[in-house]
Amino acid sequence: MEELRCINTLRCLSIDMVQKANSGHPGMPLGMAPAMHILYSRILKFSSKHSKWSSRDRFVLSNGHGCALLYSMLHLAGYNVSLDDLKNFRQSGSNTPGHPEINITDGVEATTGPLGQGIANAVGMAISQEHIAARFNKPNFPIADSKIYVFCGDGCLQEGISSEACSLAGHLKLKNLIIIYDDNSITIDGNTSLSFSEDIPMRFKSCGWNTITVENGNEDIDAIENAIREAQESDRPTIISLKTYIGYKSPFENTSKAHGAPLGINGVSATKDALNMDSSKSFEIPNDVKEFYANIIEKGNKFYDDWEKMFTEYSKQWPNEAAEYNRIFIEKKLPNNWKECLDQFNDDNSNVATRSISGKILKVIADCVPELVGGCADLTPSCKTSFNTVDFQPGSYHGRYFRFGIREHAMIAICNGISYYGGLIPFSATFLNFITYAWGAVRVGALSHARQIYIMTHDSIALGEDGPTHQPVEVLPLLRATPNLVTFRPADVREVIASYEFAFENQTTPIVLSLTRQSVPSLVQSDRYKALKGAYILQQTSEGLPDIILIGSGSEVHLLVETSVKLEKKGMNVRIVSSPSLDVFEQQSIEYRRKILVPDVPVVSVEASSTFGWAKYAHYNIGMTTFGASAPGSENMKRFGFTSENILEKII
Ligand SMILES: Cc1ncc(C[n+]2csc(CCOP(=O)(O)OP(=O)(O)O)c2C)c(N)n1
Ligand SMILES: [Mg+2]
Repeated sequence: MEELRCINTLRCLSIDMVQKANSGHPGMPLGMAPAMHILYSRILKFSSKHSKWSSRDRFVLSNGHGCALLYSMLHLAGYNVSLDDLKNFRQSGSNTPGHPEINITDGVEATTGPLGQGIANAVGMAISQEHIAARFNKPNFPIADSKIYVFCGDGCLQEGISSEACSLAGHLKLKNLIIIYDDNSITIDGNTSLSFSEDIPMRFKSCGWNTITVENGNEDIDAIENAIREAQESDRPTIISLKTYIGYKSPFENTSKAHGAPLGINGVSATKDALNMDSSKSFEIPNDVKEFYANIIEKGNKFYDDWEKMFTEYSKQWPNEAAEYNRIFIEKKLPNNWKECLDQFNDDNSNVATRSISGKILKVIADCVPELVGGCADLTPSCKTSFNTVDFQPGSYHGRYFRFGIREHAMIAICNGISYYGGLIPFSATFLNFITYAWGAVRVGALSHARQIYIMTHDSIALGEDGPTHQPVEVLPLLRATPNLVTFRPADVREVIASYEFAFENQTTPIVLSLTRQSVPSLVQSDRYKALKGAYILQQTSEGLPDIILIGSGSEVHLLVETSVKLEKKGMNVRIVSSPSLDVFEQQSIEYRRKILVPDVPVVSVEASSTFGWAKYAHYNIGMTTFGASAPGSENMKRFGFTSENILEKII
């Protein structure tokens, strides 16, 4: 039977890859090859020739360790993944890395491997799908009608993020989301009975999901297809529990030994024999299998051609909508007037919290950038993230505001998924301290170049009474240490505007806005344009080489100004450098950086956060070396040394 040979080819390619790399995971591919084959050959709407086609179905491999199977499938399905690429699995510079990375491999839709992330990404994609459909679909023109398919394993469902994400997906009735769960009862330590006793269908039912079980996922391909077809008709998200054997037909079948180590030369050939495949050959793709998939590839390209025809018609009848769709998905350009909206923002000089300024700017930008969507983990009034729209809820999928609930990890991974899907610009919000609750998603988003704007408020001990449980101390250094993640900690209104400008113009870097709970004075000499350099000279008491440079960010910059007045009285020439973003400052030329922080001039840094990392810029660092405390914010600032008197004392 031809299809069985297709499935077994996927199995053999996968175990050959792992064997050649001498590393990787053969177990999952052996069990899930039938589901993968059925998905790509009978279900998925894709065109490998146009792999970024906006209306394609999305497939997310949440159990990313099984990626040998995905890469084999992508090769057979005509993506830009060659047989040589399969042979280079996990090797330096290859496009077939050890776990899937969206920006490396054609056809990979999400960076996965940290278990559970993919499920939450897929929830984000399903949200995007519904939102785009609500905005752009017209009678007879289902411009956006894709479905989101996910493979996950026991590990993904054990991870808390899957509970957060699936709880929200059920609430939102995301009917286009279909999870195929590799229900093999095995993880690395052994049988799932060691630590996992819950009834998965019951858990999902209680969250409002449709559940289906397929008893023989190893062999019963029609049952797999029927389950997916049934799921497609559901008015709710679906999880299909697919009973499989990890390491099917290998010497380690149904044991954890099959999970994550090569089968060995003998194991590979025994498996191929058991599958009735030619064990004398490696990386073999029989001709009938090639032909079978050639037809599938053709069918896929036709999906795209049909959609293109429909879109051409749509463009005639709905020219404005079509132009808008093209703008956000193809041109990826902000509306022409978006900068004007930002320019119109009234940068008055009052004493105000940077979170409040952020809230006002967000409202202004949201009005002219309709692809901006986002929400907050149940802190909307505190983070000031509401804007002129309705909530995204069942029945109002055109709404642009998400009520994520208190689910930080899912929130950020969902926004990564929205970013992967394309077309929309997602933001997420909570207190800065709670970004580390979601750290798994933050770092994978940075790695994946997934655009996301983090609106993180209450950014220091100055938040006050809520105490050290809520006061970030170590978070800024962590953010700054993370590659491809840019943090802005603006000092006043002009710097907040600069932060937003940077965030919206940057398509491939997630941006964290670190904002104050408390009011801060507007700085007379702050500069929106200079702030875009990351750090700049805010002021200097007189011409020439300064005697001392004071550098700081956010709510501490005004303290530097106060200190400078006192130092000037003592006859010192003081330069103040405001550094809203050390990450962006790092990107400037060495000449610029030396112009700002002149070598051989003493530099003192002041920031109400851990001093970790500041030694790179300053000779003496004033910051936090302990956790904060529960007390009014202004008292905390005094107690921990953030006053001009203390700074002065330290300097002199
Ligand atoms: C967040 C996270 N923790 C731990 C791991 C390491 N890890 C990779 S696979 C795995 C076991 C997964 O079990 P399951 O999902 O059932 O996969 P199967 O063995 O069935 O293929 C673990 C612990 C990981 N990849 N991500
Ligand atoms: Mg398992």
